[in-house]
Amino acid sequence: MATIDVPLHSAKLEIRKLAPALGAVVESFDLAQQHDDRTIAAIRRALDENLVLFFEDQSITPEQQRDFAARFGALYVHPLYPGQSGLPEIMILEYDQNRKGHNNVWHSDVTYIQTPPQASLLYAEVLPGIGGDTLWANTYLAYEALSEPLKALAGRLNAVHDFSKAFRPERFAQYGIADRIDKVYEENPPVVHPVVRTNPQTGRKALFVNQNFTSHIADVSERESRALLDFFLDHLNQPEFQVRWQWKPNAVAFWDNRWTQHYALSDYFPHHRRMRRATILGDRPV
Ligand SMILES: O=C(O)CCC(=O)C(=O)O
Ligand SMILES: [Fe+2]
Repeated sequence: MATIDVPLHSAKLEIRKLAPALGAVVESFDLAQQHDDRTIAAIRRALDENLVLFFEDQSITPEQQRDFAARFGALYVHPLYPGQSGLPEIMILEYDQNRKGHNNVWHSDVTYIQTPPQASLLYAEVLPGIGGDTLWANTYLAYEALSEPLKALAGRLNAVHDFSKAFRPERFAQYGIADRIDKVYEENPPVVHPVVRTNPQTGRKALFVNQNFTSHIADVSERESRALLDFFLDHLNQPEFQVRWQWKPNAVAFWDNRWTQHYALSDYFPHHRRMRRATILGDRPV
């Protein structure tokens, strides 16, 4: 009997949606396996459709996490956060009684570079007994909820994204990087991105400013910039655009970093929470 339908079968995913806005669990999937190109393409499609995918019961090593993420593109090495020893592409986010979680600001990752990440893959190693959920928001929906005149205005604006807005030296004092901090600032000057970002494949548009890195709107007065940016950030922050994920140990979140923002609750201090992230570089926003 012929058994040539294996590649077809392997590209089928079992998806359970979590919220109308975005987010889905991929069931019975093992990230540690070697996956064929069709399966990787199916994950890519599921991510395009759901914007954040969750995988439970994974227990993957840092190497397996890096290898899976690298199937989607080149990986970013963060200049400030510590990396897994010997594996700089795996960034560690660890909080405990000595350091309170500080990712409780709506953002997409690394928008302070010309080609911000297309996606991030986050693995939960250690979690507090309660708390430490993460929220994601669909930024296509945020754009689409604007009135036509506001869409038109937003579409004409550019914004400055600035590494030094979010990353103050105090925040990284404990990471022992004092000797190279000046060089890191020099290597990460502010960049300009459009306020409305367009998906080149589909033409769909999304709001692309965030509270963490967007310092101001370009080519307008300071007063105008403040009012416009406050409006866009407040507009983005509506529960209808969101999904909230309650972590379990060994779970993974894989999010599209172009059409979403996220917020990691910092409600578990002084308990321990340790996550590992692989960050996949993307294209220049248009
Ligand atoms: O720890 C989390 O849940 C998310 C933190 C974060 O902002 C990130 O990993 O990019
Ligand atoms: Fe983040």
